[in-house]
This record gives sequence, C-alpha cells and structure tokens, in this order.
Amino acid sequence: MHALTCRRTHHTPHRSPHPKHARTLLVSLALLATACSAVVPRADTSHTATAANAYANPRPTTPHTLHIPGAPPIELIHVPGHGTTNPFWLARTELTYAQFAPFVQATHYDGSDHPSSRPSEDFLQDWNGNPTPPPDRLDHPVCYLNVHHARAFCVWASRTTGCTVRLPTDAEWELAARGPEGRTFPWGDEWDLQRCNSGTPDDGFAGSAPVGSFPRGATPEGVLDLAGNIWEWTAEGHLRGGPWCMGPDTVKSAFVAREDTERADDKFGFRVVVEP
Ligand SMILES: [Ca+2]
Repeated sequence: MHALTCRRTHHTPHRSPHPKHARTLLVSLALLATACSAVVPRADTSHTATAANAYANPRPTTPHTLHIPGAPPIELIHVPGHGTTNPFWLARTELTYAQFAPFVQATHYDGSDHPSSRPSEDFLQDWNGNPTPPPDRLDHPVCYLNVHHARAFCVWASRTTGCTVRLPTDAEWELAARGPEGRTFPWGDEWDLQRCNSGTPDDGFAGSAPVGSFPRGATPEGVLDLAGNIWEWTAEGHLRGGPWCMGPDTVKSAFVAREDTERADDKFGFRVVVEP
C-alpha cells in the first residue's frame, strides 16, 4: 500500500499577501515574448475578464504555448508575481502521457539516470515496458513518476526547445493555486465536488481524468486541475494538489505532502513552468 494514497500529511502555513511588483512583471513579460522560439503566441482570451478582476497588476491577454516536436502543445498560463515570487508561466494542465512520450522515445529513458531512482519498481509501470503509453490514456496526466523522472523530462525539454523548462517551486505552485488572496481552493473558498477530480463519489471518474475535465475548477487565470486528479511534484520534491482518490482535504491548495521523492506512485505526476 502506498502511503500517500490513503493518509494525510501536514499543512503549510498560510501565507500573508505582500505588495505587488508590477515593474518586475512587465520586464518578465517582455523577455518571454521575444526570447523563446519554442513559445509562440496563441489567441485565447477566455479567462481574461475574470483574471483582470482578481489582480490589479497588468497581465497579457494571449497565453503562450510550448511546442515539443511530436507532442501535443503545452499551453502556458501567465501567473502574476506577488510578494517575493516573480511572475511566471505555468502549464495550464498536468503533463499528459502524450506530452511525455516523445521524451521516452527520443532518449530511451528508463528512469535510471538518478543514482537513487528505482526504475524497475514503478517507473511508467502502466506502459508495460513499451515505448508508447496506453492508447486510452494519452490525454490523462502522466503518472508513475518520481521527482527525478519529472526533472529528467524538464532537462530534456529544455535542451529540445531552447527554453528553460522546470518544475514549479512550492511558492509558485501555491501562488497559482491560491492567488494573492490565499484561496482555499483554486476556484475560491467553498468546496464543490463538481470542480475537481478528488475521489468524491459524484465527480464522475473512478481514477484519473483527462486533463482539463473540470473547467469550473480553473483559477482566475485559467489554470486547471491544480486541485485533484494527480499529485504534482514541485522543485523542492513535495507533492501538491491531492489525487483523484482522497477527498477534499488533500486537494486544498495549502496542503503539502512530503513523500519519498524516489517513489513513482500511480498518482504522482507534474506540470511544468517555462522560462525564456
Ligand atoms: Ca493536480
């Protein structure tokens, strides 16, 4: 039995809001718009109005997309900086099987690059040794990954695209999920089982769901699935957001799970941050 599939760990302290850094935001946006050839503008303003209401800082109206050859594009959402956290671009959803697959196929990666990795146990277990993921799960979040596996993808994706692709820090992940006002859930403070895949009886999914299945669970900027579906590794090696099976407490956005970073559980995956 994997510990994080059935027990809770401790919470992080609630962060207090800090003054905003509009100048830093503008500088960062200008850099990203010009420096990264693999990130191209994408016309999508569907979440602009709600985001503008939530933040006083200026923000872009055209989310960007990271293109990795052979993979569905990774849509990026701008998250305004706050306090000591600079603005950043976060993947709209968890990384999917289809988006992870080119990495495995190009590098023959088997999860053993890190000395403490244990590829024979859990790494991509549901691929059954094949270089391709299960065909019925291409749009589900890729899982059976420990934090070293997630970082290895980021290193490869950075080399492939010319951008810096990395895991979000805890501070970034939490800012994206909670906003400067410190929301309890990505969408607000009230629990709503229709807004995420959390393991509650009526969420509609027995296991993981295709990414983006809960549009009403979006943050004001439009980031999806920060609550539930699969746990997400952060740069510090923590897990955030809760899984599809543990109910509302673990999907609270302040919840931090400190798990063995070498475990590649069937509910452990990630999303990326992209820098120019
Ligand atoms: Ca998630």
